[in-house]
Amino acid sequence: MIKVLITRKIPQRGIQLLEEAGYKLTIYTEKRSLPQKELIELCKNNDALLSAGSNKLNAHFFEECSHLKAVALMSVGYDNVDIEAATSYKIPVSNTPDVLSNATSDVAFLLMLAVSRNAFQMHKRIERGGWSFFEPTANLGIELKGKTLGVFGLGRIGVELAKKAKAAYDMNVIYHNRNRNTEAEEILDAKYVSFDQLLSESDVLSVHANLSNETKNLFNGSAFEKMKRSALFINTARGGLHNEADLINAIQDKTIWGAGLDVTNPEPMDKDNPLLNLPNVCVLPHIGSATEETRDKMAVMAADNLIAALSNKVMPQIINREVYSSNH
Ligand code: 8YV
Repeated sequence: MIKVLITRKIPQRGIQLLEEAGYKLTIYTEKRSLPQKELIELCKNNDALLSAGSNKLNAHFFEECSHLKAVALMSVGYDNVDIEAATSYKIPVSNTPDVLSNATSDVAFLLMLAVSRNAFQMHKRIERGGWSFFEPTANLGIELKGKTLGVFGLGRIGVELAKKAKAAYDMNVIYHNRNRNTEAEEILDAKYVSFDQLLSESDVLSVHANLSNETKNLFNGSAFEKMKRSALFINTARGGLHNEADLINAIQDKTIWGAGLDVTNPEPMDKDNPLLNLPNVCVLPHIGSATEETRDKMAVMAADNLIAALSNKVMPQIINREVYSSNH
């Protein structure tokens, strides 16, 4: 009987598919993250892995678990996985793209609105009994209508956000990518700009790129310096793309207006983090894909990929397609 390890309780539809396929499932349900040593031990008793969350699957992991027949990630991002190492052991790895683009772009949109009107700090103030009298010049936010949305990484999620921003607020879209996205340029009437132009021209700068050696820490003090003083910085991708200490300084010094983060580095964020007490800042606990509908689709997609691999078929959302080529 094929044995599958699942690193977290996932939506039932995913579990059901794997059970119907006849696999024996081990589901890690403890309320703490799974240390790599334990993960390796558990994998040793299993044939395949469904990894939900950011388990570190590095070269050491694949060296120890080279027997695995497949790894299905329940996430679109795979910065936590050494794909080259997996490929060297011919282990196919899949992710869950597209199905979470709507939900994640919703969170970017939510952060844009929340930060532009300082909604979360206002809520906290009422809780403290601070709603006292009306002041026409207090509590003023910034409007999004007709402003420029700069997207760093105009891929699936960035395009969804840009569509919403255009439809709701007639925002003008500019973007910077490694490669131009000409199809999106046409749909969105988006303008490709240099990284420096993206920084200097955006009213809202939203990050949707992968975390890699090239993008790590890219949004740092010198980047914030180049942004408008009225700009909003939004990150729903990975916390490692921005430098947190520099972001705190930039908001404290009013170098930029504010920030909305669904991702931090590290995660979870400490409750005493100074960002939580700054005006015009909203931090969410990495809930981009956290809707009933999307998590269901992610679980089903991850299960379908695993079933394909374990039936000697190509995983539909394969990341390292090279594992199937004969010269590998
Ligand atoms: C997940 C994500 O919630 O897909 C991603 O890359 O960041 C989120 O959708 C997270 O990775 C846990 O699986």
